[in-house]
Amino acid sequence: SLPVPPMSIRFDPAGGTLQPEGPTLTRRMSDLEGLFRDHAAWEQAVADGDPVVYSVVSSRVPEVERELPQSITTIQPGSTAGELWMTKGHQHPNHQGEIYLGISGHGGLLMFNGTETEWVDMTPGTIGYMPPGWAHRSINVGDEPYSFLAVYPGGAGHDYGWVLEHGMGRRVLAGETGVEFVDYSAD
Ligand code: S6P
Ligand code: ZN
Repeated sequence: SLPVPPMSIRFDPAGGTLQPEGPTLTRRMSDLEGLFRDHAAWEQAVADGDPVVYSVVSSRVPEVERELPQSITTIQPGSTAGELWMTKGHQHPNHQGEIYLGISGHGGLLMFNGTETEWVDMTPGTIGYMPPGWAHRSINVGDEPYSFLAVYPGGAGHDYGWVLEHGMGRRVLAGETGVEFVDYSAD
């Protein structure tokens, strides 16, 4: 990837795009295999039109050592068998920190270091900090799309297998009066 010059990057909330734009990623329900507690409900959702769960638009800053890439993730509102729609979640293989900034909607940042879990409620203006070694997953807990900016070290990488193997400590469900948490050990 080519180095980029100093620049200004604009986010267009209506179109969900960055200018100048970089790579865009779309995650459908079928991309979230093995992550929802209720496997049959997940299969049914894939069969029922395989909805887009979230998308990630990135700037042109490359994911390489010493660079500082950014991206904006938008998670659609929804739940599958009561489990709120979420990102896959990952660990940074080289244990590097990261920040998120809430842009619109209402979400949460679930972090897990293999032993403890932490939850940061995310509204527009909230900065969530992920220390090195904490796997992270984002969840839409509201009824409109939830968007946040991520800024992370270019060499951080994404280990998705870690979350498949270790889980995220807790699951986030839509309860009668708000968000409810259950331990992965209850699966
Ligand atoms: C990258 C950063 C985010 C996520 C994005 C999608 O370090 O944490 O840009 O990649 O929110 O989540 P996931 O778990 O599918 O990569
Ligand atoms: Zn990350």
